[in-house]
Amino acid sequence: WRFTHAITRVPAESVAHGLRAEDTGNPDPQEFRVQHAAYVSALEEAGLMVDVLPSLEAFPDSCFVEDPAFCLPEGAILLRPGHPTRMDEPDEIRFALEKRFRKVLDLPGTGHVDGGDILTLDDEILIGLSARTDRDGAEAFATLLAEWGYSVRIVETPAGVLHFKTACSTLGEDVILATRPMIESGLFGDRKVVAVADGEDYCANVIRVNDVVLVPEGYPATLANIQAAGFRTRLMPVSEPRKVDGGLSCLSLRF
Ligand code: CIR
Repeated sequence: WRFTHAITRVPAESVAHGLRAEDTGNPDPQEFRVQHAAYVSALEEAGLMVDVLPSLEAFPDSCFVEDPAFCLPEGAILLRPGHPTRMDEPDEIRFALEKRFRKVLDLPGTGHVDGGDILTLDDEILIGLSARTDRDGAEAFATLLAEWGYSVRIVETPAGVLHFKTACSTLGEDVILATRPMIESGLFGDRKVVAVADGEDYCANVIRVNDVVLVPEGYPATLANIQAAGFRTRLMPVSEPRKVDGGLSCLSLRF
């Protein structure tokens, strides 16, 4: 959660037709871009140098750059997203990663992994199997990271959520934020976990960026829990990404 750089992508007009599990209306591309600009500013104010890539009309969900790639200090890995309309997104971000990383690898094999299913903790990396991430992909990813000295645990994503990180986040300093079903699943062992308040599940997706935690606005009880655990917070407007199941982590690659 200590970062110097981020990569983001401006939302396309076509984001109005982005993927979603439940239809609550199309996001407004113009308002989405206003919220995206606020997000970029917040990352910059947290101390990051942010590369803002141009929009891609052919890929409605391409502003969610977290899903086609994964970054570590050792290098970047181009993943293979599990939804057919997103499978070619890694090629579109390859060049931007090659500018920032000496080593850019492709996920070996033919399995699928979405970056939204990868949770980086202080001492291990969890990868959640989901409708987007399959066992072949998760195992190839785990093997690759083991070669870099990381321990990776393959776990189940709770039913009914899109990505593993839709239901939990790293707050930093060995603390996790998670929904109650996720806490009760026992996945996190005896780590310290801050609970997402009942009825505020969307607020499980936050990002710790250096000294601040970016939190979606509109979830006061969870915000209070995060602050009570000692974290400095900044509220972010997210009404538009939310309409297409996007959260704060999905909108950037941080490294
Ligand atoms: C999708 O369904 O792929 C997009 N509409 C939302 C992606 C959100 N990404 C994430 O949680 N990492």
